[in-house]
Amino acid sequence: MLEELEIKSRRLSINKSTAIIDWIDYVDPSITYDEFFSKYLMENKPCIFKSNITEKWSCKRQWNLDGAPDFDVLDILFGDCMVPVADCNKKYYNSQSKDDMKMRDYLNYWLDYIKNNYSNSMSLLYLKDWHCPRLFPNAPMYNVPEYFASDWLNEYYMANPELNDDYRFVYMGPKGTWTPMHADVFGSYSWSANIVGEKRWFLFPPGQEDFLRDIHGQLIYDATSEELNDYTKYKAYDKRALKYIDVIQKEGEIIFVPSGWHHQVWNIEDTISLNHNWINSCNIMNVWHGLKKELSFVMKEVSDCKDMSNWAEQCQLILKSTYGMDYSLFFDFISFIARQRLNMLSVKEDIVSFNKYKLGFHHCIFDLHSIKLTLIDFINDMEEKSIYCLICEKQQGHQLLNKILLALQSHDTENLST
Ligand SMILES: O=C(O)CCC(=O)C(=O)O
Ligand SMILES: [Fe+2]
Repeated sequence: MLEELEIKSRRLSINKSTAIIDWIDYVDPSITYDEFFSKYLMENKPCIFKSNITEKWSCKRQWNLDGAPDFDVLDILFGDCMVPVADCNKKYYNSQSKDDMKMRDYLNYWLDYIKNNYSNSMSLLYLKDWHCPRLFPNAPMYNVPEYFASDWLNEYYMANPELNDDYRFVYMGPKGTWTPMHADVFGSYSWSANIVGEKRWFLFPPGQEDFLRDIHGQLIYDATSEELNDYTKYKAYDKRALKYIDVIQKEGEIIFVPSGWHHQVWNIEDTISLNHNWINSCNIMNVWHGLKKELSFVMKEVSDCKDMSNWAEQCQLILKSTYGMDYSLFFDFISFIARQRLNMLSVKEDIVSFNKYKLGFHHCIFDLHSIKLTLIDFINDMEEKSIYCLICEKQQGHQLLNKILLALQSHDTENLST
Protein backbone atom coordinates (compact mmCIF):
# COMPACT_ATOMS: atom_id res chain seq x y z
CA MET A 1 0.00 0.00 0.00
CA LEU A 2 1.42 3.38 -1.04
CA GLU A 3 1.49 6.27 1.42
CA GLU A 4 0.07 9.54 0.17
CA LEU A 5 2.29 12.63 0.01
CA GLU A 6 -0.17 15.42 0.53
CA ILE A 7 -0.23 19.06 1.52
CA LYS A 8 -3.01 21.51 2.25
CA SER A 9 -4.17 23.59 -0.67
CA ARG A 10 -1.90 26.62 -0.40
CA ARG A 11 -0.22 29.47 -2.23
CA LEU A 12 3.31 29.45 -3.50
CA SER A 13 5.25 32.37 -2.07
CA ILE A 14 7.63 33.71 -4.67
CA ASN A 15 10.60 36.05 -4.34
CA LYS A 16 10.68 35.36 -0.65
CA SER A 17 14.17 35.59 0.76
CA THR A 18 15.46 33.22 3.42
CA ALA A 19 15.62 34.57 6.97
CA ILE A 20 19.13 34.88 8.41
CA ILE A 21 19.12 32.59 11.43
CA ASP A 22 21.92 31.17 13.53
CA TRP A 23 20.05 28.38 15.29
CA ILE A 24 18.70 25.06 14.14
CA ASP A 25 15.48 23.28 15.11
CA TYR A 26 15.41 19.65 16.20
CA VAL A 27 12.33 17.94 14.90
CA ASP A 28 10.63 14.78 15.92
CA PRO A 29 9.56 12.35 13.19
CA SER A 30 6.00 12.78 14.46
CA ILE A 31 5.92 16.07 12.50
CA THR A 32 3.44 15.83 9.65
CA TYR A 33 4.54 16.05 6.02
CA ASP A 34 2.49 19.21 5.57
CA GLU A 35 4.08 20.84 8.61
CA PHE A 36 7.61 20.03 7.42
CA PHE A 37 6.68 21.30 3.96
CA SER A 38 5.50 24.69 5.19
CA LYS A 39 7.98 25.21 8.03
CA TYR A 40 11.21 24.01 6.44
CA LEU A 41 10.89 23.46 2.69
CA MET A 42 8.92 26.61 1.91
CA GLU A 43 10.86 28.68 4.45
CA ASN A 44 14.19 27.24 3.21
CA LYS A 45 15.19 26.66 6.84
CA PRO A 46 17.48 23.86 8.08
CA CYS A 47 16.56 21.33 10.73
CA ILE A 48 17.76 18.09 12.28
CA PHE A 49 15.59 15.02 12.63
CA LYS A 50 16.10 13.10 15.86
CA SER A 51 17.77 9.72 15.53
CA ASN A 52 14.62 7.59 15.79
CA ILE A 53 14.00 8.48 12.14
CA THR A 54 16.69 6.01 10.97
CA GLU A 55 16.09 3.39 13.67
CA LYS A 56 14.79 0.71 11.33
CA TRP A 57 17.18 1.17 8.40
CA SER A 58 18.88 -2.05 7.36
CA CYS A 59 22.19 -0.32 6.57
CA LYS A 60 22.31 0.79 10.20
CA ARG A 61 22.00 -2.77 11.31
CA GLN A 62 24.48 -4.05 8.72
CA TRP A 63 27.18 -1.39 8.39
CA ASN A 64 27.34 -0.26 12.02
CA LEU A 65 29.04 -2.50 14.56
CA ASP A 66 28.78 -1.02 18.06
CA GLY A 67 29.09 2.53 16.76
CA ALA A 68 31.97 1.85 14.34
CA PRO A 69 31.98 0.84 10.67
CA ASP A 70 31.68 -2.91 10.18
CA PHE A 71 34.68 -3.29 7.88
CA ASP A 72 34.12 -7.01 7.25
CA VAL A 73 30.53 -6.50 6.15
CA LEU A 74 31.48 -3.54 3.94
CA ASP A 75 34.19 -5.66 2.34
CA ILE A 76 31.82 -8.56 1.67
CA LEU A 77 29.14 -6.28 0.22
CA PHE A 78 31.23 -3.85 -1.81
CA GLY A 79 34.91 -4.97 -1.73
CA ASP A 80 35.30 -5.37 -5.49
CA CYS A 81 33.61 -2.11 -6.41
CA MET A 82 35.53 0.95 -7.67
CA VAL A 83 34.76 4.00 -5.54
CA PRO A 84 35.54 7.74 -5.79
CA VAL A 85 37.99 8.89 -3.12
CA ALA A 86 39.09 12.44 -2.26
CA ASP A 87 42.39 13.38 -0.69
CA CYS A 88 41.43 15.87 2.03
CA ASN A 89 44.95 17.31 2.15
CA LYS A 90 45.14 18.03 -1.57
CA LYS A 91 43.38 21.06 -2.92
CA TYR A 92 42.31 20.97 -6.56
CA TYR A 93 40.89 24.33 -7.68
CA ASN A 94 38.28 25.01 -4.97
CA SER A 95 37.70 21.36 -4.15
CA GLN A 96 39.66 18.27 -3.13
CA SER A 97 41.68 16.16 -5.53
CA LYS A 98 39.77 12.95 -6.42
CA ASP A 99 40.62 9.53 -7.76
CA ASP A 100 38.97 6.13 -8.09
CA MET A 101 40.12 3.17 -6.05
CA LYS A 102 38.95 -0.30 -5.18
CA MET A 103 36.70 -0.39 -2.10
CA ARG A 104 38.81 -3.19 -0.60
CA ASP A 105 41.96 -1.03 -0.86
CA TYR A 106 40.12 1.91 0.67
CA LEU A 107 38.92 -0.19 3.63
CA ASN A 108 42.45 -1.52 4.16
CA TYR A 109 43.81 2.04 4.10
CA TRP A 110 41.19 3.06 6.69
CA LEU A 111 42.05 0.16 9.03
CA ASP A 112 45.72 1.00 8.64
CA TYR A 113 45.06 4.64 9.42
CA ILE A 114 43.25 3.68 12.64
CA LYS A 115 46.11 1.31 13.57
CA ASN A 116 48.51 4.21 13.11
CA ASN A 117 46.45 6.36 15.47
CA TYR A 118 45.20 8.64 12.71
CA SER A 119 48.77 9.76 12.13
CA ASN A 120 49.07 12.92 10.07
CA SER A 121 52.03 11.43 8.27
CA MET A 122 49.48 9.33 6.37
CA SER A 123 47.05 10.57 3.68
CA LEU A 124 43.60 11.65 4.73
CA LEU A 125 41.27 9.86 2.32
CA TYR A 126 37.52 10.39 2.09
CA LEU A 127 35.19 8.19 0.03
CA LYS A 128 32.54 10.59 -1.24
CA ASP A 129 29.79 11.07 -3.82
CA TRP A 130 29.53 7.32 -4.34
CA HIS A 131 26.33 6.35 -6.18
CA CYS A 132 25.97 3.26 -4.00
CA PRO A 133 22.13 3.05 -3.98
CA ARG A 134 22.05 3.17 -7.81
CA LEU A 135 24.88 0.66 -8.21
CA PHE A 136 23.36 -1.80 -5.71
CA PRO A 137 19.62 -1.41 -6.25
CA ASN A 138 18.85 -4.78 -4.69
CA ALA A 139 20.76 -4.26 -1.47
CA PRO A 140 18.32 -3.24 1.25
CA MET A 141 19.67 -0.04 2.77
CA TYR A 142 17.14 2.58 3.82
CA ASN A 143 13.68 4.00 3.28
CA VAL A 144 13.55 7.58 2.11
CA PRO A 145 11.55 9.40 4.81
CA GLU A 146 8.35 10.97 3.48
CA TYR A 147 9.68 14.49 4.16
CA PHE A 148 12.25 14.07 1.39
CA ALA A 149 10.10 12.12 -1.05
CA SER A 150 8.97 14.96 -3.32
CA ASP A 151 12.28 14.70 -5.14
CA TRP A 152 12.09 15.70 -8.80
CA LEU A 153 15.80 15.23 -9.48
CA ASN A 154 15.82 11.56 -8.53
CA GLU A 155 12.31 11.05 -10.00
CA TYR A 156 13.73 12.24 -13.35
CA TYR A 157 16.94 10.19 -13.24
CA MET A 158 15.36 7.02 -11.88
CA ALA A 159 12.73 7.11 -14.64
CA ASN A 160 15.44 7.68 -17.29
CA PRO A 161 18.10 5.05 -16.50
CA GLU A 162 19.76 5.64 -19.90
CA LEU A 163 21.00 8.96 -18.49
CA ASN A 164 23.12 6.95 -16.06
CA ASP A 165 22.99 9.41 -13.25
CA ASP A 166 21.23 10.23 -9.99
CA TYR A 167 21.75 12.20 -6.80
CA ARG A 168 21.79 9.52 -4.10
CA PHE A 169 25.15 9.08 -2.41
CA VAL A 170 27.13 7.35 0.30
CA TYR A 171 30.02 9.08 2.08
CA MET A 172 32.47 7.36 4.42
CA GLY A 173 35.73 8.30 6.00
CA PRO A 174 37.86 8.33 9.13
CA LYS A 175 37.76 10.97 11.85
CA GLY A 176 39.19 14.22 10.42
CA THR A 177 37.98 13.83 6.85
CA TRP A 178 36.08 16.90 5.72
CA THR A 179 34.28 18.70 2.92
CA PRO A 180 35.30 22.28 2.05
CA MET A 181 32.91 25.27 1.80
CA HIS A 182 30.34 24.88 -0.93
CA ALA A 183 26.65 25.18 -1.76
CA ASP A 184 25.04 22.11 -3.27
CA VAL A 185 24.82 21.35 -6.95
CA PHE A 186 22.27 23.45 -8.95
CA GLY A 187 21.07 25.10 -5.72
CA SER A 188 19.44 21.82 -4.69
CA TYR A 189 18.47 20.83 -1.16
CA SER A 190 20.28 18.01 0.53
CA TRP A 191 19.50 15.68 3.37
CA SER A 192 22.22 13.68 5.05
CA ALA A 193 21.82 10.79 7.51
CA ASN A 194 24.57 9.49 9.78
CA ILE A 195 24.66 5.69 9.67
CA VAL A 196 27.84 5.56 11.77
CA GLY A 197 29.60 8.38 13.61
CA GLU A 198 29.19 12.14 13.93
CA LYS A 199 29.64 15.22 11.81
CA ARG A 200 30.20 18.86 12.61
CA TRP A 201 28.43 21.27 10.28
CA PHE A 202 28.92 24.99 9.64
CA LEU A 203 25.81 26.23 7.84
CA PHE A 204 25.71 29.73 6.36
CA PRO A 205 22.36 31.35 5.52
CA PRO A 206 22.28 32.56 1.87
CA GLY A 207 24.28 35.77 1.46
CA GLN A 208 26.56 35.19 4.45
CA GLU A 209 29.11 33.52 2.17
CA ASP A 210 29.81 36.97 0.71
CA PHE A 211 31.70 37.77 3.93
CA LEU A 212 33.96 34.85 3.05
CA ARG A 213 34.98 35.94 -0.44
CA ASP A 214 38.37 37.38 -1.31
CA ILE A 215 38.82 40.60 -3.24
CA HIS A 216 38.39 38.66 -6.50
CA GLY A 217 35.08 37.17 -5.36
CA GLN A 218 36.59 33.73 -4.78
CA LEU A 219 35.01 31.84 -1.87
CA ILE A 220 37.29 30.71 0.99
CA TYR A 221 38.17 27.02 0.78
CA ASP A 222 38.26 26.44 4.53
CA ALA A 223 36.06 28.71 6.68
CA THR A 224 38.30 28.11 9.72
CA SER A 225 41.42 29.27 7.89
CA GLU A 226 43.57 32.04 9.42
CA GLU A 227 43.73 33.54 5.92
CA LEU A 228 40.39 35.24 6.57
CA ASN A 229 42.13 37.62 8.97
CA ASP A 230 44.25 38.96 6.14
CA TYR A 231 42.38 42.20 5.51
CA THR A 232 44.22 42.93 2.28
CA LYS A 233 42.75 39.73 0.81
CA TYR A 234 39.42 39.28 2.64
CA LYS A 235 38.09 42.85 2.85
CA ALA A 236 34.47 41.75 3.37
CA TYR A 237 35.25 39.49 6.32
CA ASP A 238 33.60 40.70 9.50
CA LYS A 239 33.78 38.10 12.24
CA ARG A 240 31.19 39.77 14.42
CA ALA A 241 28.62 40.34 11.69
CA LEU A 242 28.89 36.85 10.20
CA LYS A 243 25.95 34.61 11.11
CA TYR A 244 26.16 30.85 10.85
CA ILE A 245 25.10 27.64 12.54
CA ASP A 246 27.72 25.42 14.16
CA VAL A 247 26.14 22.08 15.02
CA ILE A 248 27.05 18.48 15.69
CA GLN A 249 24.96 15.85 13.98
CA LYS A 250 24.93 12.64 15.97
CA GLU A 251 24.61 9.05 14.83
CA GLY A 252 21.19 8.29 13.37
CA GLU A 253 20.20 11.93 12.97
CA ILE A 254 19.29 13.44 9.61
CA ILE A 255 20.15 17.01 8.74
CA PHE A 256 18.16 18.98 6.19
CA VAL A 257 20.33 21.50 4.29
CA PRO A 258 18.24 24.12 2.48
CA SER A 259 18.78 25.49 -1.00
CA GLY A 260 21.68 27.93 -1.46
CA TRP A 261 23.01 27.55 2.09
CA HIS A 262 26.80 27.23 1.97
CA HIS A 263 28.28 24.68 4.32
CA GLN A 264 31.48 23.05 5.49
CA VAL A 265 31.48 19.60 7.10
CA TRP A 266 33.85 17.53 9.24
CA ASN A 267 33.63 13.91 10.30
CA ILE A 268 34.49 14.08 13.97
CA GLU A 269 34.40 10.28 14.32
CA ASP A 270 34.84 7.50 11.78
CA THR A 271 31.65 8.16 9.87
CA ILE A 272 29.35 6.72 7.21
CA SER A 273 26.54 8.84 5.85
CA LEU A 274 23.89 8.66 3.19
CA ASN A 275 22.64 11.70 1.34
CA HIS A 276 20.40 12.87 -1.46
CA ASN A 277 20.36 16.10 -3.38
CA TRP A 278 16.85 17.09 -4.38
CA ILE A 279 14.77 19.66 -6.15
CA ASN A 280 11.02 20.21 -5.93
CA SER A 281 8.29 22.82 -6.20
CA CYS A 282 9.70 24.83 -3.28
CA ASN A 283 13.21 25.37 -4.68
CA ILE A 284 12.78 25.02 -8.45
CA MET A 285 12.70 28.81 -8.80
CA ASN A 286 16.05 29.03 -6.93
CA VAL A 287 17.47 26.38 -9.24
CA TRP A 288 16.27 28.27 -12.30
CA HIS A 289 17.67 31.60 -11.03
CA GLY A 290 20.99 29.87 -10.35
CA LEU A 291 21.15 28.51 -13.90
CA LYS A 292 20.19 31.88 -15.41
CA LYS A 293 22.87 33.63 -13.35
CA GLU A 294 25.46 31.08 -14.40
CA LEU A 295 24.67 31.56 -18.10
CA SER A 296 24.99 35.34 -17.71
CA PHE A 297 28.35 34.74 -16.11
CA VAL A 298 29.49 32.46 -18.96
CA MET A 299 28.25 34.97 -21.56
CA LYS A 300 30.22 37.74 -19.88
CA GLU A 301 33.35 35.59 -19.69
CA VAL A 302 33.34 34.84 -23.41
CA SER A 303 31.81 38.12 -24.62
CA ASP A 304 34.90 38.87 -26.68
CA CYS A 305 33.95 36.05 -29.11
CA LYS A 306 30.37 37.26 -29.51
CA ASP A 307 30.81 37.57 -33.27
CA MET A 308 31.25 33.82 -33.70
CA SER A 309 28.29 32.36 -35.58
CA ASN A 310 27.63 29.66 -32.95
CA TRP A 311 28.42 31.77 -29.89
CA ALA A 312 25.11 31.04 -28.09
CA GLU A 313 25.63 27.31 -28.64
CA GLN A 314 29.16 27.52 -27.32
CA CYS A 315 27.89 29.30 -24.21
CA GLN A 316 25.47 26.40 -23.59
CA LEU A 317 28.32 23.90 -24.01
CA ILE A 318 30.47 25.76 -21.49
CA LEU A 319 27.49 25.99 -19.12
CA LYS A 320 26.95 22.22 -19.35
CA SER A 321 30.59 21.38 -18.73
CA THR A 322 31.24 23.83 -15.87
CA TYR A 323 27.84 23.82 -14.15
CA GLY A 324 26.60 20.33 -15.05
CA MET A 325 23.37 21.62 -16.53
CA ASP A 326 22.42 23.67 -19.58
CA TYR A 327 19.09 25.15 -20.70
CA SER A 328 18.10 22.05 -22.73
CA LEU A 329 18.59 19.73 -19.80
CA PHE A 330 16.67 22.09 -17.53
CA PHE A 331 13.80 22.25 -20.02
CA ASP A 332 13.78 18.48 -20.44
CA PHE A 333 13.76 18.08 -16.66
CA ILE A 334 10.85 20.41 -15.92
CA SER A 335 8.93 19.14 -18.97
CA PHE A 336 9.22 15.58 -17.69
CA ILE A 337 8.03 16.55 -14.21
CA ALA A 338 5.16 18.59 -15.67
CA ARG A 339 4.07 15.77 -18.03
CA GLN A 340 3.94 13.29 -15.15
CA ARG A 341 1.64 15.62 -13.24
CA LEU A 342 -0.53 16.43 -16.25
CA ASN A 343 -0.96 12.68 -16.78
CA MET A 344 -1.89 12.23 -13.17
CA LEU A 345 -4.71 14.78 -13.57
CA SER A 346 -5.92 13.62 -16.98
CA VAL A 347 -5.53 9.85 -16.99
CA LYS A 348 -5.24 9.31 -13.22
CA GLU A 349 -1.78 7.77 -13.51
CA ASP A 350 -0.15 7.61 -10.06
CA ILE A 351 3.15 9.35 -9.47
CA VAL A 352 5.11 7.00 -7.26
CA SER A 353 8.35 7.98 -5.57
CA PHE A 354 10.88 5.58 -4.08
CA ASN A 355 8.34 2.72 -4.47
CA LYS A 356 6.61 3.94 -1.35
CA TYR A 357 4.76 7.21 -1.82
CA LYS A 358 2.14 8.49 -4.19
CA LEU A 359 1.62 12.15 -4.90
CA GLY A 360 -1.56 13.72 -3.52
CA PHE A 361 -3.88 15.93 -5.57
CA HIS A 362 -3.10 19.28 -3.87
CA HIS A 363 0.60 18.49 -4.04
CA CYS A 364 0.26 17.85 -7.77
CA ILE A 365 -1.50 21.20 -8.28
CA PHE A 366 1.16 22.97 -6.21
CA ASP A 367 3.90 21.33 -8.31
CA LEU A 368 2.25 22.42 -11.56
CA HIS A 369 1.79 25.91 -10.26
CA SER A 370 5.49 26.25 -9.45
CA ILE A 371 6.46 24.84 -12.87
CA LYS A 372 4.12 27.36 -14.48
CA LEU A 373 5.86 30.30 -12.77
CA THR A 374 9.31 28.91 -13.58
CA LEU A 375 8.43 28.20 -17.19
CA ILE A 376 7.07 31.72 -17.75
CA ASP A 377 10.37 33.20 -16.60
CA PHE A 378 12.37 30.60 -18.54
CA ILE A 379 10.52 31.36 -21.79
CA ASN A 380 10.96 35.12 -21.29
CA ASP A 381 14.66 34.66 -20.72
CA MET A 382 15.10 32.47 -23.81
CA GLU A 383 13.21 35.02 -25.90
CA GLU A 384 15.23 37.92 -24.50
CA LYS A 385 18.46 36.10 -25.31
CA SER A 386 17.12 34.99 -28.73
CA ILE A 387 17.94 31.35 -27.96
CA TYR A 388 14.42 29.84 -27.94
CA CYS A 389 15.02 27.84 -31.16
CA LEU A 390 18.33 26.61 -29.87
CA ILE A 391 16.80 25.13 -26.71
CA CYS A 392 13.44 23.78 -27.79
CA GLU A 393 11.68 22.80 -30.94
CA LYS A 394 9.09 25.11 -32.47
CA GLN A 395 6.73 26.37 -29.78
CA GLN A 396 7.45 23.56 -27.31
CA GLY A 397 7.84 25.87 -24.30
CA HIS A 398 4.57 27.67 -25.01
CA GLN A 399 2.73 24.44 -25.73
CA LEU A 400 3.72 23.01 -22.38
CA LEU A 401 2.81 26.23 -20.63
CA ASN A 402 -0.63 26.22 -22.27
CA LYS A 403 -1.28 22.66 -21.17
CA ILE A 404 -0.35 23.55 -17.60
CA LEU A 405 -2.54 26.66 -17.65
CA LEU A 406 -5.49 24.68 -18.96
CA ALA A 407 -5.04 21.92 -16.39
CA LEU A 408 -4.80 24.40 -13.54
CA GLN A 409 -7.86 26.24 -14.79
CA SER A 410 -9.96 23.13 -15.16
CA HIS A 411 -9.08 22.03 -11.66
CA ASP A 412 -10.46 25.22 -10.26
CA THR A 413 -7.32 26.68 -8.76
CA GLU A 414 -8.43 30.31 -8.62
CA ASN A 415 -7.39 30.53 -5.00
CA LEU A 416 -3.91 29.30 -5.81
CA SER A 417 -3.00 31.51 -8.71
CA THR A 418 -0.93 34.60 -8.04
O1 LIG B 1 29.26 14.90 4.67
C1 LIG B 1 30.00 15.59 3.98
O2 LIG B 1 31.24 15.53 4.04
C2 LIG B 1 29.41 16.59 3.02
C3 LIG B 1 27.95 16.44 2.88
C4 LIG B 1 27.34 17.56 2.12
O3 LIG B 1 27.96 18.49 1.69
C5 LIG B 1 25.88 17.53 1.91
O4 LIG B 1 25.19 16.59 2.37
O5 LIG B 1 25.36 18.46 1.27
FE1 LIG C 1 26.77 19.74 0.43
